[in-house]
Amino acid sequence: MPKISSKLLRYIAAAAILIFFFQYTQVNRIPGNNDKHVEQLEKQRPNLQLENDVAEQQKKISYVKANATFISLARNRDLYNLVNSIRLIEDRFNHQFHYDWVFLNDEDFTPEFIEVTTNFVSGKTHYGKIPKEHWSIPSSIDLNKAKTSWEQMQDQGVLYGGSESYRHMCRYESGFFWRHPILDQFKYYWRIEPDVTFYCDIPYDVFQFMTDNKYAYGFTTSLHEYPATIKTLWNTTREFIGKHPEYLAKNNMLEFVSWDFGENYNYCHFWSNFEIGDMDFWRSEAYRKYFEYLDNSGGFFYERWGDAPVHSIAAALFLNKSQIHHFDDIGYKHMPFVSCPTDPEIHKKRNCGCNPEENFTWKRFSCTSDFYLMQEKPIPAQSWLHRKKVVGEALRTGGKQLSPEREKEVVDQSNKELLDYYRTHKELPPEMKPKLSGLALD
Ligand SMILES: Nc1nc2c(ncn2[C@@H]2O[C@H](COP(=O)(O)OP(=O)(O)O)[C@@H](O)[C@H]2O)c(=O)[nH]1
Ligand SMILES: [Mg+2]
Repeated sequence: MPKISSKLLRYIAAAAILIFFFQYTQVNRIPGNNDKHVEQLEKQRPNLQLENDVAEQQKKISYVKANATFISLARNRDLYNLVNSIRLIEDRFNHQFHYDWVFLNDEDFTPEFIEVTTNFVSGKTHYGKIPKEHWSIPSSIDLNKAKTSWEQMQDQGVLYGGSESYRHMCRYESGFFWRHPILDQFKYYWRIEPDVTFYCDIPYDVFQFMTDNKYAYGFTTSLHEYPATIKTLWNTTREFIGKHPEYLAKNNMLEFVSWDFGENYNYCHFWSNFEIGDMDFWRSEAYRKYFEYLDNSGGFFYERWGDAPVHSIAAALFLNKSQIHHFDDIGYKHMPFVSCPTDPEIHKKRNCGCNPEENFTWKRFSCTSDFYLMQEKPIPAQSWLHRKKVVGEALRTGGKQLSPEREKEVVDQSNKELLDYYRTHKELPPEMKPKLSGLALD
């Protein structure tokens, strides 16, 4: 017994030592190695960070931006109104892409203008002075005749009717901005004016989107022009087309600007205070010759031709309709019209801050429903064309609101009828060609 127990005791003692030793090494090994590992990681951290930065940088470098710039024509006194617009477009879009910005002025920009705008733009800024010959009355213009007309237009209460500088601005935006040497290096542009509002996030590169889809002209808002400002613009355009029918695009959008196969202008135009476009279109022979023809006729000074109808007529006639795009996802306001995304999904996802009820896009005085029909795209339910049918049926059936299902049926049917008519007759249905005098700003 004592022999066994002493042997057992030796075993127990040996086992205890072994267990202790094992425990000791285990306890010390795991945390020790962990600590070392953590230490190593700690040491590596700056490197890891660096690697992340490098990966991030490479991502940025390998992202190929489009060949594009923002453009603002502005006076020095427009500075802080323009800064409002810059801040919004930077916050909603450009902080992700850092596109350049070109500022143009008929006078020298002040150091303050340059310093403040440079501070707000996340891309490079460029400042250009407009050459005198692009901002002066050509010698061929009869000044007395022009001034008499300005006085008359002023007396008639035509907007900017008496202003010489507004006329220079319209002529410059029509025929010269894209000739400024600073712009030689760029293809696409986005025009931004003072005091405009951008309501929604724009999480994608719109310039790449223009390139990928081969769009030459993009707009948010369309409407009818004041007839008093462009009395002879359409006839001058007709003369030009008579001389140069070769410039008409095969699949053009004449129906967008004329309801009677080119006899008369319907005053529809894209509102050019917002434009995303391809300057190569303005640089094309067709547009240069068109502008030259218009300019020689004197209408920029004898009347008050706006760059919006000039650009729009050219886009409708010299581009194929597939090259023009409506940005329904860009919430935008230039007084007094709001363009607010129609699709509730987009409104929510893009954090749009505009009131959809204020959306001008589908109202009657807008021409965007016409544009959708010509593009053979379904016109959204909010369009005045569908609303009057929905409300009409509701009134006929006891004045109660239609169920969402029935409303959808009415809208689908309305779209089908409009499209059938357009495809069969190659013109807009009569309900979309109201007499201009009957149009109300609703
Ligand atoms: N440099 C310069 N820019 C001008 C002049 N008049 C207007 N602009 C700019 O041209 C654009 C259109 O002018 P704006 O006053 O907004 O006209 P509206 O939008 O038609 O009422 C804006 O970007 C203005 O800053 C001018 O005389 N000189
Ligand atoms: Mg403006």
